[in-house]
Amino acid sequence: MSDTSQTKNSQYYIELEDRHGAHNYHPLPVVIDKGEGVYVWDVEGKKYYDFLSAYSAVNQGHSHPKIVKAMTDQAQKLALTSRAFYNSSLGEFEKKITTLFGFDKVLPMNSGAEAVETAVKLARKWSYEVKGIAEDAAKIVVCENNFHGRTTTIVSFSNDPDANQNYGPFTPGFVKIPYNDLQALEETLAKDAANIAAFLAEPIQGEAGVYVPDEGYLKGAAELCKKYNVLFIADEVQTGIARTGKLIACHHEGVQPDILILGKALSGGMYPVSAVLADDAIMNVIKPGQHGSTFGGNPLACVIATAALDVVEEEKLSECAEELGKLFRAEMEKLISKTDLITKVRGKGLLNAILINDTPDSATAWNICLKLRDNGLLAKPTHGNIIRLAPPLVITEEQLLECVRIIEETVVAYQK
Ligand code: IF1
Repeated sequence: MSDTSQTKNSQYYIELEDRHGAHNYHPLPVVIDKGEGVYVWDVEGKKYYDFLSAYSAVNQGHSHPKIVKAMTDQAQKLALTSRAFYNSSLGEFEKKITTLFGFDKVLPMNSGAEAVETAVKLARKWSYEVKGIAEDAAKIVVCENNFHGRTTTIVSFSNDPDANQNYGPFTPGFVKIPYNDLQALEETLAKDAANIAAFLAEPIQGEAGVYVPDEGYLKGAAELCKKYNVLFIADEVQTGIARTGKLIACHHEGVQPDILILGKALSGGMYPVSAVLADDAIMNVIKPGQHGSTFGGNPLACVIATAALDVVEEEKLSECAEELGKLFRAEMEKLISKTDLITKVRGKGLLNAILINDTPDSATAWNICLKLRDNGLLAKPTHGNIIRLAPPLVITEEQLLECVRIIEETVVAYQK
């Protein structure tokens, strides 16, 4: 049947993606056509609460009007110049983001992975040219069960076979230690600090299942890095931009990382914008022509990100995430007392997850997400039996409690 006569329903779009697109995802069977605030609508017009927020890229809510206006106005004026020339948006954005996050300089990129790669290069270059590590000998300490993106170098230090199987040969120079283990970090640094450039970690391990480290872990890690002259790199691509109840998750412990990586909600989900921030003593090791990107710091990205950060401040999204996150976890604790299907809730701010009482290879979490979808709430399991629950930070208390009710009704009604 020709496309023109075929009804363009969800099945049509699912089959189109299956036939013409690489099979590098296994999406929940729902076809989203529109988004506004905390809501998305499928092609049949069914409305859902979005409890994934594009993995915390849509903290400001879908198509936030202020960001959309900034984007459309700029798009009609100037989108891209390349960095071969100056432009009238980049400096203003650089001033805004460095002032807001408290660093001397920013290096703008596009995807989170590009920003992580940039941070790795920056730390290595600093370690050779400032710390004095012998060329090509620099090591970067990372945590087991990390997720920092999907480039060949980044997956080189993943321990998830789905992330790196048959993508070798891998980039050397990375040392894995257990997450949330200051003793392991100290032992590793004490043993070989002279050759260690940096410690790279997520303040909360998102993909691993929203693992919140013990209170004091981030502060302890930062202190150990200072003690051994090792850079502390915080990957806040997922935890940053108000998601955990502070502007960045490190601020819960008063930690200012040596290198800060941002992405996702830096643009409110409207455009790929990422950034690496550091002070002059680190950032100035990169000289003209030594790093860059065609789209990095383009006028459209800068204007969008500026508007996205304004929204975070004007709508007090950190405070919202902090307060509503506490309410959400308290409500989930009540639910846990009513069902044996959920064993735990964990998270910070509005980055939370529930643990389903079944094996990671069971389909229970997936099936519960299918029922949540039927009941008007979209979420997706991460690593088998863990369901991440992360709505846009613009959600109201009333909307959050309605979602709690949807989750409760779905879980209580669910039969394995
Ligand atoms: C996918 C996961 C989340 C990130 C952290 C860097 C990046 C990410 C802490 C890279 C990206 C995304 C990637 C996206 C799904 C999502 C994800 F499930 F893959 F692991 F959030 F947990 N650092 N995370 O979380 O940023 O290059 O993607 O812009 O690959 O499907 P990116």
